[in-house]
Amino acid sequence: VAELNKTAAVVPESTALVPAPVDIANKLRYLFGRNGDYTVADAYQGTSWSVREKLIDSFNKTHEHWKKEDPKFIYYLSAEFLMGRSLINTVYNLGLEGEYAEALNQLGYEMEKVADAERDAALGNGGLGRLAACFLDSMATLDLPGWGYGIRYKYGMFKQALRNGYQVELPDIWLTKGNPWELRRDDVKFEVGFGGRVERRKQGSKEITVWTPSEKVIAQAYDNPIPGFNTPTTSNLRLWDAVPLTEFDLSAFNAGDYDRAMLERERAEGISAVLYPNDSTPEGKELRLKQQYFFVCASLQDVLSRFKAVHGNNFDLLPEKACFQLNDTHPTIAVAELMRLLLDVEGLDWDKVWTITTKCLNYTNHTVMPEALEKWPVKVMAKMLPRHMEIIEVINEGWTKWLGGHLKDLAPEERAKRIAAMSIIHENPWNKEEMLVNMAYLAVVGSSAVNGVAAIHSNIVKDEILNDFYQIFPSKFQNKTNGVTPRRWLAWCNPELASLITDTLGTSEWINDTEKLAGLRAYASDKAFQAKWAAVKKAKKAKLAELIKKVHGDEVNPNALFDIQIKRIHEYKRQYLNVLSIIWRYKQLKKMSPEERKKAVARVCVIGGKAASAYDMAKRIIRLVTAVGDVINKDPETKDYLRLYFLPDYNVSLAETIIPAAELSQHISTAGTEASGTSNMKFQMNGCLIIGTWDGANIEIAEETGIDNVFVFGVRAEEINQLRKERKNLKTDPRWDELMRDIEGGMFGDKDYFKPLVDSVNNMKVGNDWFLLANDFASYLKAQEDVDACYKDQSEWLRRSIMYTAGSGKFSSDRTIREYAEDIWHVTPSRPTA
Ligand code: B1H
Repeated sequence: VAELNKTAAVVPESTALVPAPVDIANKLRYLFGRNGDYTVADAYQGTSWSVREKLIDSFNKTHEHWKKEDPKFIYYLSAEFLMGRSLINTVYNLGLEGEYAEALNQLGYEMEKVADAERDAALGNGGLGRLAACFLDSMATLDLPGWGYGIRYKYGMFKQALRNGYQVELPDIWLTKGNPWELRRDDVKFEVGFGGRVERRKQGSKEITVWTPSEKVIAQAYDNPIPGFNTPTTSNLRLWDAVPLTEFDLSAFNAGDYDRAMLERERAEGISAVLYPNDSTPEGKELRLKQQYFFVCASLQDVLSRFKAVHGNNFDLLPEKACFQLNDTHPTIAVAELMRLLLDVEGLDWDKVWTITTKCLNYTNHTVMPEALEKWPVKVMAKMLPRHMEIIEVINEGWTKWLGGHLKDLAPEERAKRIAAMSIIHENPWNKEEMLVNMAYLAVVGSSAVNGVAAIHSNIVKDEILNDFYQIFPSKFQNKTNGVTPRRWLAWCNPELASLITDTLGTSEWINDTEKLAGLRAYASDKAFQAKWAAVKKAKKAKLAELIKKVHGDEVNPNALFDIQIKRIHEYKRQYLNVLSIIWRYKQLKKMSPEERKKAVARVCVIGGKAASAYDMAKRIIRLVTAVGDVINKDPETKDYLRLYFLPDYNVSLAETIIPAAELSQHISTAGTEASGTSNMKFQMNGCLIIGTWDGANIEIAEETGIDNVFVFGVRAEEINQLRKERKNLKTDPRWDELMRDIEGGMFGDKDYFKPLVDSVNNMKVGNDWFLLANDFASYLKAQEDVDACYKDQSEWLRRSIMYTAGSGKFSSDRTIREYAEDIWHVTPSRPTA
């Protein structure tokens, strides 16, 4: 054990002494080993390594404070954290933007260009991962003691490129140039085991259980400091990297074992190598379960070791000091792992451990898609995690027995049916030979609170997906409507709008208290204010136009309506419906005389999003977008009035450019399928009008914005089941039939490739239009006409735009996190002194 050198800590922090320009220049000099000739990418590195030190000063103070105070902590366990870039966010959250912009200017650089050299940290798929990132920002901003825990994937979300209009996937190599935003903790590592056998042994009068894994890896901690805004608090996201044991055990490295040791390394590193790119539908691969257990096991050991350092073995106190939020079912193995650690390692007895475990855990459901509810084959789990499988079996025995008692008044047959339906371990309905562990059921039984992510979604969770459980534990079920951080998604990505808001409200307090945005309502009809509002939007549209020019080489009309749909490509999100309406618009324009066309509202349509690599239908949808774009954008008759561009590699940074420029955004999922959506909130904050279905958070956004200000269309969630049954008898709209014939007939080429797309919604023998595009088609076109009419009245359009931002107060993740803190976590703020 190295002796601590306590004297170093009394030296003043260097960041307080060295002015930013000198510090950046020094960083450049010593990072790159030359004086001058730095690229913009170098300047990014130099700046970041300088900012990093200020961040770490704040991190250190916060954690010294929390160590002293020992408050209750919330641990947000998530397989995904979609952080995006850090430089701008860190500089702004720490209040250093003036200092660093000025320093860079002195050195001959521009902050915006330098920031643009940063690669996104894309350790997430989409909304679920980005929500986790917004939550960390809010937790720090609200001074809530809390950390995120996840995986440090070597390769994050793949990069998407287009080749001849088709998606191709490229690896996301994001760590090669080093990551200034992380801190490797060489003193924080834990063993994680897999496989092997479980035995009972006598220990005195007691029988103990010993799990001897056949395979072990080390989880190495990396800390990613998370700065709050307008507070001295900087919290932490701790990510685990998987490394082989042999690196720490050189004696195993004898000559004869060299190649085996290298294979070991690959096997270990494989665990944290790559993020599964399947938004919504989990991959049932063994490696995925390994990833889940890997980070949960390391995180729980880490929390328990800190707890024990302060409270010894007083584990009754654990629920008062630690609370875990399971971000979807992905970390649900935590139920069994916390049980195992307290039972087998700490030697507590079952009942006590069960009480502690259920008090500490809470579960958020994010999806209603039945295929997305994770179920692991008992066979797979028993082989990889034999002790956990045993524990889950015992939990399930206790649970079903308890249920039997609870349901004693039911007729025996009915009771047996109900118990079977709620058993954590059940048959695979598609393969009676196979038994499955239902992770959502395990999460519900093992948690204190279960929540959905928007009002309608939480009701669907209660009334449908987990209705049996809701009937048994009504008070466990809650709603926590999602939110997004107003820092990244308004103040930092749209500084022009932010200053207009601040000037108008006479304060910038809205950045911490978004309810204050309601003050903008008073200006919604004010012509002078509308003109300023419009000027900001115009400037942001010009930036997006520049980007389109860069990617596609085309100039677009800056006065056209910018109509955007950006999100993962999925049938339920219905990008296809959007394309159909664009084709319809194109055909109408073609029929018009040049004079008539001049009266039409010009539109620039942008679609962006990644398709999971194995999601065939989604890839065909992307190709349809690019194929339709190829025809429309070249047509000399219509190209002044309609464009369609697919923007490749949609990610957090691209969203930060697109969203402020959007005038209309599309959130058109089949009612009852999108749990919440969060980009809808980001668009709303930036004064972008919404065309959308009565689904997810759209509903609450419409309520806050004024329902008449939103272009709502389509059937309601309650009707869906019935309409699905009747879909084959639906008399489709003649315009729909025409479009189907057009695509099938090769109007956009690639006939054969598009055939399955047409069949999926139009041939009831092949596809069955599960997401009811045909049912919503006519009302969607009508809503689009309403959009055009409204856009022609610019003053009305601007009034609505202002009403969106004014109504977005509820959708700050600060509000969401406050609700979690009060209703579920019971954690309170603890702020270090500045
Ligand atoms: C959401 C996911 C998801 N729901 C499985 N479920 C994944 C499921 O890789 N996997 O296995 C990845 C992601 N993601 C999204 O969560 C919902 O679709 C959105 O509606 C919601 O806004 C978001 C945040 O709550």
